[in-house]
Amino acid sequence: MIVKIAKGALALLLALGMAGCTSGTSTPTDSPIANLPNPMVSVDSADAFSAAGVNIDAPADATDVSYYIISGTLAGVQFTYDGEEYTYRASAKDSNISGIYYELTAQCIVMVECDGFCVDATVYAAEDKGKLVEWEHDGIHYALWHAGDTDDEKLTAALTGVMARTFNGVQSDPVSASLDFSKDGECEVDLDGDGLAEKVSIAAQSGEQYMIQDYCTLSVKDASGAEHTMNLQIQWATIATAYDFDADGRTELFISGDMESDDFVSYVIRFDGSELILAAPEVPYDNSGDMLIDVEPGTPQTEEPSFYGYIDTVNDGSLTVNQTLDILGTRGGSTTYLMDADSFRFAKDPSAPWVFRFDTNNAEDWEYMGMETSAEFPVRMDGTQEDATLPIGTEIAITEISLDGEEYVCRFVTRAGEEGTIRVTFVNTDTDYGCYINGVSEYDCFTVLHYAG
Ligand SMILES: [Ca+2]
Ligand SMILES: [Ca+2]
Repeated sequence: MIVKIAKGALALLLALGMAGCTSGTSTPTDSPIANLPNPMVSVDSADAFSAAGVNIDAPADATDVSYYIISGTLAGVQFTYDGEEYTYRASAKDSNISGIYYELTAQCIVMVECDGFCVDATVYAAEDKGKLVEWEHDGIHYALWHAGDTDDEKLTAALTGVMARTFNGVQSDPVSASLDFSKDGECEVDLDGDGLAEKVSIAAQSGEQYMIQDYCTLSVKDASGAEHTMNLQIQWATIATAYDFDADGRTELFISGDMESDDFVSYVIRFDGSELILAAPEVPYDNSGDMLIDVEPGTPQTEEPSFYGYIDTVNDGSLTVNQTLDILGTRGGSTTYLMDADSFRFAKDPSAPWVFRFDTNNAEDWEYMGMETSAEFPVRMDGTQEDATLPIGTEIAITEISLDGEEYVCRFVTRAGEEGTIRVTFVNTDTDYGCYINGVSEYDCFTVLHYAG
């Protein structure tokens, strides 16, 4: 995904000079753009754009629509839609076409589903006010600009409205997605909602000189140049995204990484304009077992994660989190996390299971994740109301685990394709550790259990 960063200095809006043009006339000579080498020519309709190799138009029910072409290659449309004015441009030749030179900060990606393909449009907020949406498809660049304040719903309606004139099958309910900066390690985004961009970066640090694990430093430089940092217990970031998760105008940072050898943790962080705020841990950190040890002077302090596992996707109102579960063997599964209604803390949705990727038709999946029963124990087959047993030597695979009170309910599929559940109790005391099925140790129920580490 292309992530654009701020485009630099102040600027002027080329397109806005066109508001007074009447169709069929050429560039007004009293406009400040007249001395630029690119002649802006008004045209009668969108039909004239075919010469430029683009096919754009205003939304079907737009009003005050006017058309122009710059330099024979840049097509432009001015229109009013739902009471708001927009400038819309496209070019098959150039990529930098918006004519907007305000400081821009990327806010989110809007994914618009069309017939057989998806268009990812990046929404930028301009300093002061104004929104720019840019996207590219089949080598053609598009830019939609609104100069004033507008709500996201109106902007999205205008966006899908113009896309519907170019692409077939445009869905009117696009999904807004987070801004991924894990690849570049940096982005510019307005974290605290004051209209000014913060420079966000994440960098891996060696802990060698302090005899500690490698870690990452998150740095946020605000508009005044003040830098705020936080050290995270990850060796590198597998995901680093910025997204206004709760749509309150302030952007949250979602960062996951490997603490040590496949031990993933996640951080959710906000910036309130003066300091970085870390989401409270899902499970309160227990430091009772910590030993006081002498550390090298100046050893960086690292923060405890917000929760364990890594964020796979940041959705609207929920997170898809991958976690490793040690129940009847070690498996990586995905589950759903939600933000607390009344505090800045993320926790597993108690009603969401951990779902494991398993293809019953794939022999390799059976080889690595299949288990064979070595005893008869109670199971509940789907569609039945009473416990049953599986014949000893039945091959099963666990596809899903959910919590029911203190018990883990493990969904399984047999090699023959039959499905059911096994109820498992997990014991973790000073004298005992492991899973029990109906009081019998898991090791007496299966021939082999695959536990990692
Ligand atoms: Ca800001
Ligand atoms: Ca927010």
